[in-house]
Amino acid sequence: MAELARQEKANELFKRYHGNPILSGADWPYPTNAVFNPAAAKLNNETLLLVRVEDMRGFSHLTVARSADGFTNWEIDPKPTLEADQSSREERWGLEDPRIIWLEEQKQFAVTYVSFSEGGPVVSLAITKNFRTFAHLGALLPPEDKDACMFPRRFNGRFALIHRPIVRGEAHMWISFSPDLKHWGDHRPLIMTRTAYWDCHRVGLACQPIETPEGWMIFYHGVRTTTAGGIYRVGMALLDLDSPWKVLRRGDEWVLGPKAPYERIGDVSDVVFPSGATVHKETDQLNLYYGAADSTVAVATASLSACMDYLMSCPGVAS
Ligand code: BMA
Repeated sequence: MAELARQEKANELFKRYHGNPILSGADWPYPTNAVFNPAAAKLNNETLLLVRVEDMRGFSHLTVARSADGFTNWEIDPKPTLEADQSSREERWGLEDPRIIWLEEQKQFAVTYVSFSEGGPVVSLAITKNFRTFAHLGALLPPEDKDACMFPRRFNGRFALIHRPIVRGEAHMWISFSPDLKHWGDHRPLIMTRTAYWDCHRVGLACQPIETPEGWMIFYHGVRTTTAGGIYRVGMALLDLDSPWKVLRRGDEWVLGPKAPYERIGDVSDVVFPSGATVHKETDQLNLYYGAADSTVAVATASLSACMDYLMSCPGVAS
């Protein structure tokens, strides 16, 4: 019975915005195939999304969209904000799936994204104050790697990065550390796929880690491969505040999965892929921004305290 009560809680956490999808290719000031998988940040009292835009060659770049309320009246940069340097081996075939965090000690944003390099997908890092000019720090770890985000502060003097390398064909989430944003090591598995569950084939970080007094609230995507393709859903976990390599809790069930028509039908069916969130502590609200079916951008909202209440009812994880 406790299991069923928790599943009901999980099912009720998120509410889709009635105006979804909030952004689609038709809104763009220049030709696109699809706009999806956005990173999110708050800047100058606005919500800023860094949206993955796929062009008509099938290559992606990143473009900023800004809105005062985070739901409507998006102002989209008239041209790509962050484009691949196609002459480089790192960014040969485009940039995908960004995540953003505010690096407090540098008073700058750290943007991690997937560069499609000659050796496969790699995680690259760029630093910016304003989303107009970027300092490029290059690829962080060897391919194949995706779904990466830094934490906003250091742990025992080291920066930390969650990412999703492919190791022996397996797709688990790892955490790595760096003293200088350049050299990364002390790699540790963090959240693994689970046999027979909805997240049995792949897992990867969704939006940026969210700091709470109880620990880092983590959203991640999990994939089950079926005869009709993969189903991308979203689950939750809680990491220790000072030792984020320790998983304290992990939900058994997903909290958001493809249900609405725009999540079920698109270039890739049955995909809900969050990559950004904004936290509004004053109203206890979390806005979770996600790519829907690799075609459009949608948003779902949740109460932060209900999310924590759900996490606290989830099984503890022995580390
Ligand atoms: C993943 C990533 C995402 C994409 C998802 C579903 O591997 O490449 O960019 O949204 O697949 O197609």
